[in-house]
Amino acid sequence: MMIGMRLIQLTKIFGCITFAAIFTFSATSQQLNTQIKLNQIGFYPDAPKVAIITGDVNATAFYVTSTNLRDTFYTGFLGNTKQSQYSKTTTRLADFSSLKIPGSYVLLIPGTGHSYVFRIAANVHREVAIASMKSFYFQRVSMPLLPQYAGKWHRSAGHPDDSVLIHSSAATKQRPAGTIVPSSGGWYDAGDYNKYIVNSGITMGTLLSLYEDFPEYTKTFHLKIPESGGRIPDLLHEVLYNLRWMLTMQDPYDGGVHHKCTNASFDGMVMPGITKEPRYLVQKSTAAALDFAAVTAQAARVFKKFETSLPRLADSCLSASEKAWLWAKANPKILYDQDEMNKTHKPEITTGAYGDRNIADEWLWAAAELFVTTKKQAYFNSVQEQMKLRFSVPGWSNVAALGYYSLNRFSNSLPAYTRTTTAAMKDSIVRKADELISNRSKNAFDVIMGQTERDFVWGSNAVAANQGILLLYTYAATKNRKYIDHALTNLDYILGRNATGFSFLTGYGSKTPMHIHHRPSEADGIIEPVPGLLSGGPNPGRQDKCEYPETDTEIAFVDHVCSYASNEIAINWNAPFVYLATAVEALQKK
Ligand code: 9MR
Repeated sequence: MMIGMRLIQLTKIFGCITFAAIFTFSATSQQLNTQIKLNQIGFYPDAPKVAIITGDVNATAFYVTSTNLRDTFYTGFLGNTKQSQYSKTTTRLADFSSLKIPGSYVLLIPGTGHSYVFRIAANVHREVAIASMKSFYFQRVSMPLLPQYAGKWHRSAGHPDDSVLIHSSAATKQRPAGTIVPSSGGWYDAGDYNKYIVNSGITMGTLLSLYEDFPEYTKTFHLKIPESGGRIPDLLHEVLYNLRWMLTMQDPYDGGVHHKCTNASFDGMVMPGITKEPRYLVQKSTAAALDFAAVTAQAARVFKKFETSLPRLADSCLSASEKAWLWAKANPKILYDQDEMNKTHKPEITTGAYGDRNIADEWLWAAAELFVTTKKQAYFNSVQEQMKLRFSVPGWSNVAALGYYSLNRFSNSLPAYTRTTTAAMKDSIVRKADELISNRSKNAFDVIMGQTERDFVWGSNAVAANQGILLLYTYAATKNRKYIDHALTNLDYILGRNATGFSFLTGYGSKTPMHIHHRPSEADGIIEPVPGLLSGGPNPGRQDKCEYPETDTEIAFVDHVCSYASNEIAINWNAPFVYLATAVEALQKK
């Protein structure tokens, strides 16, 4: 402790950044202390850098030192104690933003201990961005994951889905119940082995938008997947794998889209393909048709640029999209209500429902994507019909924002009659971002995440990521870099600056989930979970009824395979993480 005191005096003389040698510290100081919560991956040299110390600490100063604790690079003072709104946790803030020298460091509090090692580096999130994108490959259905691509997580093909059954809820004259159709490929939705169109919708929209927003930067990502190489970027190869499956979900006779391809009930915690239960295409729904229409319309314009490598794909996508739209127009109110369906159809289906009850936002999104791709005014009129919707951060059942983002991305090349509407949309995006920012100072972790209790839903980490994306769209609209810095606070949140102290992306960070609710990770006999997957995060709803060590809102999380409500993974959670991490990387270069 004495030496700590001397150091404070020394550093005061030299100002904030010092290179003073720390000779020895007390035994406690040498220890890791998990009260220090920070982004366990690290920080950009020119961006803000904050750590949060939770609970009691008997100190006023902190140091950022070399990893062997010998050299001090920064000295600062801890902020005042704050009470978190979402748990009993108290916090103190340590800001070391002005330390800009690249390197590996720890944050040290004499008498308390030090943090995990973190880096300051120009491309500090590139690795997590690539890993989270690669995780979609690990979710692939119907093909073996070979060791040269999957490393130690290689596995056999899983569900072939080449002969799935039309469920009685989806029977038509042309395809009666029991008709065998192919529906291979795609990604497993989450920790379970089913494939759901609605959730594929927002996932694909987010990844295609990432490509459209950062085409040059995303091309530099090499995922080491079987298709790598050639003109098509790996991100799009991965998207294609799910797109081709989505196309099989459309009924060729009427253009409607089946809500999901599923087992009757969830498989056990086994490797994919071990069980041989029948798989079904269940009833069509308006939400599925519209999400499908949105994705295929966006895919049509993205893949048009790769016509030589993928002849006719773009045209097929657009035609599929318009057919799905027409089906939705003719069947505007077919909601997916699984309980109702199970009263009249067998076998009973008990897998995930994704039963959205309000589909005004799906109409807006589909119309927006179809309009951007085709420029047909009728689609624009449909967008305008839904403009009374309140703009909000997107989620699987709330996709209007994706339409706003796409219209804004192309606003300058759209016909003049769209200007008033796209300007109003831009205004909504900026106003929402400013509202998020205005609540940040109340937050004990000084992050955007945690606007209200309602942010901590099932899959709360995706709320954080989607808020971050909204802030990045606001940067694109305003060119004010403060929005990037605010977005970064949520990346920090997900990667460790949160009350649980977890870096929620598997395999990345020092304290990261080891027991995600993910069947392959549980069944493969490998200690480490499949890497690059985003755990759902705190969820006080605790619908899984597992034992949670803590139940307060922001710490209602348990790293146990039982916990599908807080520790599952899902494609619609990974996708916004991929967007956020990749986009902040791309934007650091500008
Ligand atoms: O993410 C979904 C969440 O918003 C719902 O509240 C929950 C219960 O219906 O379902 C979640 O989605 C799960 C899906 O139904 C099945 N695959 C796993 C998904 C993530 O847990």
